[in-house]
Amino acid sequence: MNDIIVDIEAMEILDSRGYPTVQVSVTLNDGIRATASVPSGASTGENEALELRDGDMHRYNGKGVLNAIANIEDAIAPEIVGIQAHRQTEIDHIMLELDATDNKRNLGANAILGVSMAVAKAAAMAHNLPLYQYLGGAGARRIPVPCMNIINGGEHADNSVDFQEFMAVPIGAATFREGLRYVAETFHVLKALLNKQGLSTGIGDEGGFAPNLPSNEAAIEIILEAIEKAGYKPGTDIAIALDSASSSFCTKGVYDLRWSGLGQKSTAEMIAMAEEWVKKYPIISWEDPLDENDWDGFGELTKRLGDKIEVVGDDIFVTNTRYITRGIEQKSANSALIKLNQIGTVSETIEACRMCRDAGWRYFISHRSGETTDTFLADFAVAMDGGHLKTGSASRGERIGKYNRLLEIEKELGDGALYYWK
Ligand code: 2PG
Ligand code: MG
Repeated sequence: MNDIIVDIEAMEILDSRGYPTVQVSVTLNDGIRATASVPSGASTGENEALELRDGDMHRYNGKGVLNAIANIEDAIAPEIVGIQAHRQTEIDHIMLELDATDNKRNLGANAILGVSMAVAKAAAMAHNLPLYQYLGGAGARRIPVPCMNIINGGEHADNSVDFQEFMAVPIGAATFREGLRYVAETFHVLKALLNKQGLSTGIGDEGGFAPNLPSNEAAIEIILEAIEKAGYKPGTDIAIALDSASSSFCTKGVYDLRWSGLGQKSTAEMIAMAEEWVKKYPIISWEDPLDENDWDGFGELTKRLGDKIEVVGDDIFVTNTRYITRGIEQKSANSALIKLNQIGTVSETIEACRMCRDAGWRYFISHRSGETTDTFLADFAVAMDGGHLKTGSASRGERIGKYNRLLEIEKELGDGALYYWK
């Protein structure tokens, strides 16, 4: 028999913010060895699966992951060794049973996900398939449109902008390669524009610029200027997507935007503002426009804007089919953000994508603000066939690695590759 797992090793490495994270290597009986590493978020949803941190203040300010590593080697490995790597669902299920909690707090979602991803990679290698084909089948050929986060704010940057992500989306390009060029060029023009205005061109966690701008709208306006100066038509070639990550500035139902000059807002006022901006700017997608607990607000906003833009739930759904089901039933959004480490296994993430697809929802495969150089996400996005991806800006190696991997996949697929937004 082939592809039998004979060894699982784990170690503590650093992520793109310099904090510890989990890396796992799985070895098979035919000598194949695959390694995967786990990302980590900053603006996390309350209901995300638990990322196990040691809490030992003598190491990395409590952020070490040695307990998660020990859980992999001492608890998970003995149960998984001996199973064939392609039995992904079974392996993930064994880890869920072993953990036996609703949010993976026993073993840690970082421990479980590291194994789950490394197992998938090993199985793909054992079957001589690129990861996107192993996970997505022979029909996997849609390269996602990159929503490139070129201005960072909120919890991803120490600037005056309180919306977290301002993304340029190359909807008018014919191929991924061309789309990537559109937005990378825009990124460079934006740098020159910021420079000219004496604004900082330092970058935030996801590689976008993090200038001190007078308002959130100023961020949209300077991006629109950059799009035009780069020679593209806003709304036709390149559109705008936002992730306001609204939970990060909402307390007890009040949205505090004083920092960027908008004052304090109620849900109704936030919705009115969103409607106004969608009229005024070429916005095609808006993630977390309201707080993660504001289900009624999400429903109302979707009622008003759902036929014009993609209303994307991230913190509200946390890649969990329990919350996505509720969202579909209550029409709380029309799209979901999908992050492997919010739920903690490859199989459950695939299930979340399937649920969105079946409901006619869009779904975005997304990185975390703390990433590693692992390019699993690029293959996963092609495999899941959703056509939408967030993986940061045209800078920082851990973001670029994913873009470059997509360029390779597109080249490999040749004329078979598809690229479109809708
Ligand atoms: C988000 C993500 C990724 P974080 O809110 O969508 O962009 O950020 O990983 O910090 O949760
Ligand atoms: Mg988000």
